[in-house]
Amino acid sequence: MPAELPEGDGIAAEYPGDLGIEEDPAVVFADGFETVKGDMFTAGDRDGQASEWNNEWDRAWHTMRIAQDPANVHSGRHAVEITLDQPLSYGAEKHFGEGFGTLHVRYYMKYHKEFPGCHHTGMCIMGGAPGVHVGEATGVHPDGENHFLVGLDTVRPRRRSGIPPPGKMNIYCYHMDQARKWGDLFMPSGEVFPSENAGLFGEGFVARPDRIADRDRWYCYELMVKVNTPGQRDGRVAFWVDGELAGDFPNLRLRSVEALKANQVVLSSYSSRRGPNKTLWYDDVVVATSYIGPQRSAAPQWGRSVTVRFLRHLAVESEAVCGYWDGPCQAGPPPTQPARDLLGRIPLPAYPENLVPSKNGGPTPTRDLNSFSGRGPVRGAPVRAAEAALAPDGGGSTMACPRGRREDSPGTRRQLASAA
Ligand SMILES: [Ca+2]
Repeated sequence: MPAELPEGDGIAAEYPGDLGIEEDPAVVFADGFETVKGDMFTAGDRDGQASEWNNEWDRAWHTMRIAQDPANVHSGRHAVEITLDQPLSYGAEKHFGEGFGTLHVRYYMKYHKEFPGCHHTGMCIMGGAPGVHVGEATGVHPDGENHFLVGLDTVRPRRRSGIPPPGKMNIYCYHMDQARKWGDLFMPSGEVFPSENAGLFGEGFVARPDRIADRDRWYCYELMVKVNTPGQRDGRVAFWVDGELAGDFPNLRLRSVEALKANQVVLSSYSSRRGPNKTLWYDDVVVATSYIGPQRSAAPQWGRSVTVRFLRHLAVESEAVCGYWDGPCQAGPPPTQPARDLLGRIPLPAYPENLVPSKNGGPTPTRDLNSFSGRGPVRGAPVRAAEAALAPDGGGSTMACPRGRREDSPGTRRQLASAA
């Protein structure tokens, strides 16, 4: 029998709002699209367009817009918006060199409230030999050495099928034993299309109900691919919806050679025909070598690891790292407000000898709010600012004002006025 898979909370539970999650040892990539410059992904290839590249991905194609309307953003200020207004694929790839034996991608996705369904929506994990990307894999039967491709997808419902849009969720899988040149469709119930591959998942298979996403609602999706040992049928694909295991497909052969591993993640949607309302949104992508789980938006406990990304955002978005914190000792926002939304409200005095740039360009990473170790006279002050902003009851009223400054000092009032 295949090993039991986790459900519910995973890595993300330790990083509320995904803040700092990229520093987790199991995480290899995280992008909430907050750092994209401008309102659209640069299309093309990062290597060939380094000077104009504006996002964290390696390739992108067609129109990947940045949504900033809070109604269409899951967390932070940005999400990716794709409108399938042409019969095209729209998407982006992230590459991971040699790759991994097991890889998870977790993302949030929402369909337009009238989304009619289309050919492919979702994300993929792929293994590609050097130079093989999703475009080269499509319609090509895997030989064990060239590629595998696993998409968490939704099948557009046929007319008169009685199935509501956007249709049933499925896995679209290019694997060594697929029946035809196109990938097989795996349904959580165990059905496989085309039907030549019925029984593919072996005796350990556990059937689960088919799922149809509600439109106009964010879901947390997670896809896992575990490659097989060459020569054995121990490959496995699984997916989760809002932390619940929703499909589990063991007994697979994805490769015949050790060198082929999960080395690419693809965010992509494709429509083969025009039609209205074919818009969907993505946010909060995390890629890791183990189960990630849903994002926690609840405020962290005192001392939890939330500062790294928060401080990086202070640096990146405000162009001024908090050199010290000069108040305000006032109540913070309601707990449902993601911390990143608060950046614009926190007065930021001028830069900053007390933070050392990290390899990622942000301040020195720290894991613990209580052990932040910046240099300078008021170390830890930005941490208290973050803490106040994140506290469940907006507990800024207990925050100390460093340097003995009074909370109602003229400087503080000026900063508050200018930040309001
Ligand atoms: Ca975001």
